[in-house]
Amino acid sequence: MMSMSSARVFLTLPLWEGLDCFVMIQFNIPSMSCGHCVKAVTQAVHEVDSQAKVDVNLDTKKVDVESGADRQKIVDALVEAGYQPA
Ligand SMILES: [Cu+2]
Repeated sequence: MMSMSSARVFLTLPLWEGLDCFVMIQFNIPSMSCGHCVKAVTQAVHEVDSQAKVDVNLDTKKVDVESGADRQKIVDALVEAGYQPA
């Protein structure tokens, strides 16, 4: 609890506005095949981090996520949505 509230204060400090603390996280999700999958995957990531940038490439089955969220949390959300990263 304590670490969560201090993290929030940290992130809302004006000093940090404009600083890019997001990281690129790449996933390979072979089970994606159509626009519905793209939507479902994007939505799953956004449930973890509504600010995340999600870029899905159906040809390569790769998902690029730009987010400050924990990678494992995104993996969990993807698995829950039915998209197991390889
Ligand atoms: Cu699909």
